[in-house]
Amino acid sequence: MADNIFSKIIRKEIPAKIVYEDDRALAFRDTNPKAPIHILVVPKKDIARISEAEAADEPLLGHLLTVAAEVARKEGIDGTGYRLVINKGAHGGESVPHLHVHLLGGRAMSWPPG
Ligand code: DGP
Repeated sequence: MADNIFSKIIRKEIPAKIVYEDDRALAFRDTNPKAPIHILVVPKKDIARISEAEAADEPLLGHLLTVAAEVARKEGIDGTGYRLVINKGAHGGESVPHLHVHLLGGRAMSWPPG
């Protein structure tokens, strides 16, 4: 059983502002938002980071993206657009070792990212 902050949120051991939940995924608001809408979509399965996902996880990975799109519609940012981000490792900016998709919206994003 993983012992990181997102695993504890999934197990409801610590609180989070949950905006979506099903049997495979959970989405909750980031506590350090980088945009007016900043939501994290995570698998309930323990996958530390994208490089540790296996071929058998492909349906789950796709599910995370469709959940992100559904949450974006519910948040009212489908029309203006949004960005989905997965950070991996030190150079990617990963800080929590449980796979998560950042959903960022509510403002225009710059490119390339910093
Ligand atoms: P990353 O740097 O890609 O690993 O993103 C981790 C994000 O998790 C970061 O934007 C801040 C957020 N975060 C860290 N701790 C907590 C927490 O306890 N609750 C919530 N909701 N978000 C957290």
